[in-house]
Amino acid sequence: MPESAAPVTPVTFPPAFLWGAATSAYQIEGAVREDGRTPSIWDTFSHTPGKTAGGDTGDIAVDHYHRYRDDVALMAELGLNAYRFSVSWPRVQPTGRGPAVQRGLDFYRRLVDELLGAGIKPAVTLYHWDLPQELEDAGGWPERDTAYRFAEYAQMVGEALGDRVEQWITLNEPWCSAFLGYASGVHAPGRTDPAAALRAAHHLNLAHGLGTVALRSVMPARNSVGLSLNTSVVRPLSQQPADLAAARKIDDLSGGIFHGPILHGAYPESLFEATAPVTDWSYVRDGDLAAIHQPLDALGLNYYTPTLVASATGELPGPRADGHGESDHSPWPASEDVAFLQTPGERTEMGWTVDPTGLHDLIMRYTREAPGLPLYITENGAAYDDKPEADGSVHDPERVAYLHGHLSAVRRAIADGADVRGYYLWSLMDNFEWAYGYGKRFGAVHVDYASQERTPKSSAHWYARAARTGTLPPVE
Ligand code: IFM
Repeated sequence: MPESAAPVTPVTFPPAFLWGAATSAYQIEGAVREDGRTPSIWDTFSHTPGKTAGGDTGDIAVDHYHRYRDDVALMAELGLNAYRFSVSWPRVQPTGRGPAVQRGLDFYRRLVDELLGAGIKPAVTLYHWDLPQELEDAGGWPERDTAYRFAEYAQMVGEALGDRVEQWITLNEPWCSAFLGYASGVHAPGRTDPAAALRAAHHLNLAHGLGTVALRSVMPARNSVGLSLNTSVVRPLSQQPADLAAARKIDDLSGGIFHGPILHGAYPESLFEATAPVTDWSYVRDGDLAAIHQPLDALGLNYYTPTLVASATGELPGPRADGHGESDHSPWPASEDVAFLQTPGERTEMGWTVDPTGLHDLIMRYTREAPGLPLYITENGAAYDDKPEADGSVHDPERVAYLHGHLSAVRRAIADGADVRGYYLWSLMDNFEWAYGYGKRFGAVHVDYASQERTPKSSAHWYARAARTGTLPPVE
């Protein structure tokens, strides 16, 4: 039996493993007009009719800005030893230029102090999609200057929090920022221009590189800097050359386009060929690849479901499903020849197939891609239609099974030689799920949006036992 298929029982993790949960600023904070914060692209987008389900916005979200002390206390009660959150750029540097707003930074100082006081290790993400609107008005991520603005912002936050936060993530899922934001338009700022999306991807890479240098210039050397990628785990429908070529293209457009320059200092040649109908990449200037190719201390991997593709020219089985929202515009530039198929199996409320083997494959892929680099699962989780019982309790056995399956896959990868140091469940609590609004619940903690009452679901209790013992409890 290959080692990866062998059960590891009991499913016990290394003693220093981080048991965390993740959130992001716009999805939980609310308080969008307080203490000097100005609109981000998500404020503008969510307030534009028709862009989010039910017209939902992050104006109030789950009011974490005012309830952060209770939320940290809840995490401590659940026995979490790590928490990944993001800083809202327009809260600390409202127009994306100029001096920092101390009131904004003070919020994050207080949050970090509260976490440290509770024995919870903070991990800061600098950019989880909330670009200051003024920077979008000046051209947004397709514009090179945005990368320089990001480095300035990174330095400010590094100066403010670098003494007390060790783990830093420059960007969360730059694929979403570039391709959902600028190609399919289902995310802010809602543009539908594939060439702009590819330019955005390059400038996000540049922002990561410049931001990494800026952070390191002001922080203690012990701190760890990395980023979180959501490279698709691409599976071809068959081993026929056309299906393999389709898989290669989507792998380049979701993975190689980021990890190529970041880990290896070069974009894949096959990416240039595939995107030639859309862009000539002339915005990649001399020196950019070296600027992007900074040594990393860690890499974050976000995983939800695999992606099944085939050549669009043949006869295809089953329904099409690319899992990235409703739009007449594809997020995948120059990929009209690729068909996205529904992966067989049980699905979550997002329509995403549950397949923990994809997480194992992803971890092993990056173990090969970046030997020796510590890995973190910086997001993994599932949305289900969780409803409180008459007594107020919330039972989510599907999420317990999802977590058990995926954490077991992480453990198998560790047994197979991967250096995975921690896992951040997405998400700590129900929140604003972007274009889906509040309709999709990813939380281990249920939030009643009318009263803002928090109720740990059975998955939170299950995860708490795992965090306390370092061993996965059985799935009942
Ligand atoms: O809610 C998002 C998160 O903001 C980024 N990664 C995927 C999650 C679920 O869609």
